Amino acid sequence: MVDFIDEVSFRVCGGRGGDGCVSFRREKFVPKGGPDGGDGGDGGSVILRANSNLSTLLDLRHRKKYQAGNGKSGMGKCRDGKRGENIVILVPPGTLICDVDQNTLIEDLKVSGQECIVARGGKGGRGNAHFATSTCQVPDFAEKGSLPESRHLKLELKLLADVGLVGFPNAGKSTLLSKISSARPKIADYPFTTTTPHLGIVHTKNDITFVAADIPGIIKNGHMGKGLGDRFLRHAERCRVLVFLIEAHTGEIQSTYETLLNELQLYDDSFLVKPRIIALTKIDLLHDREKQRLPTFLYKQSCYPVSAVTGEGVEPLLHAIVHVLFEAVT
Ligand SMILES: Nc1nc2c(ncn2[C@@H]2O[C@H](COP(=O)(O)OP(=O)(O)O)[C@@H](O)[C@H]2O)c(=O)[nH]1
Ligand SMILES: [Mg+2]
Repeated sequence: MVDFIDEVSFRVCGGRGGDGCVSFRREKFVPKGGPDGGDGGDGGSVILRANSNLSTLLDLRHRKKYQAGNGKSGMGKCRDGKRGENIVILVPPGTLICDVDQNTLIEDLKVSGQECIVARGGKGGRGNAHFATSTCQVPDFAEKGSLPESRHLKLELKLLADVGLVGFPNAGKSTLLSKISSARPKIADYPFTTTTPHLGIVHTKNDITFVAADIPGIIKNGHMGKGLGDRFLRHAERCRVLVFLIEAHTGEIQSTYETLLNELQLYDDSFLVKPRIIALTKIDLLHDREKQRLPTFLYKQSCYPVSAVTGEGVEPLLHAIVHVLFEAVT
């Protein structure tokens, strides 16, 4: 089965190693004391770490390069230079890290907390204090810091949609998705059709991010389960919450809801145990009085009137989705 893919690419570069220092002790009455040049500090590394609080690569889209700190040079009196700062980039678990130039997989960060060093910093050079020997008591040289690793990375994440938007054609799924989501991850090829399910990343006002999928392909009268609907519904199967979209102005809200439930159940009983929310769509087409007559519950499920066109009701709907998602997690 084909998955949704979220993808970013950027360059990572470790810090240079600091140079070793050439220095000699200065003491009264001793014109040239022994060598006391300290070592350079190691350069910082760039590290990728999986973190289960993240679910997309979205936050990494805007930066093209990550550069760790350079090591500082060594100093006299055998003082070593400071290490360069590491950079830690957080990614969601399930992120594949690939080297673009070598076309290889570096690591698959599967579990939260797992780390991978993607660009090592250079080693600090040794100061001249290391190089005094019986034949060379006044070494006037030190090592240079070494060069860091640098790489062009591509990160790839297979996204699972948290929330599936289901409804018959024309219910307003695509329009609502484009209204609530800020980004559209690239979708892996669906070779068999020009109709693709869409995925959007939703950022709510209180900084919660979730992934919503528009699940097309549900058709009335038991057509589902064959061909397209079948493929798309497999996505819905993995969603944690389903939002049922039903046009509010048709006067057939309840029967449409029943038909939808029935269609889903024909495909798989497990849909009926998923938490669900009902959105009554296109309410901008209704007069105020008609809006007031909309049902607030259908079979004990709350209904949320929305208009993707005017934005009315969208915030309360998102709020409800987050609430149910959160309950669904714990
Ligand atoms: N007036 C109004 N029209 C809408 C709204 N949402 C969608 N539509 C229209 O309804 C039609 C079907 O919408 P679409 O999002 O493509 O439905 P989908 O088939 O469920 O994806 C399109 O012509 C949309 O412009 C809405 O909130 N208000
Ligand atoms: Mg659509």
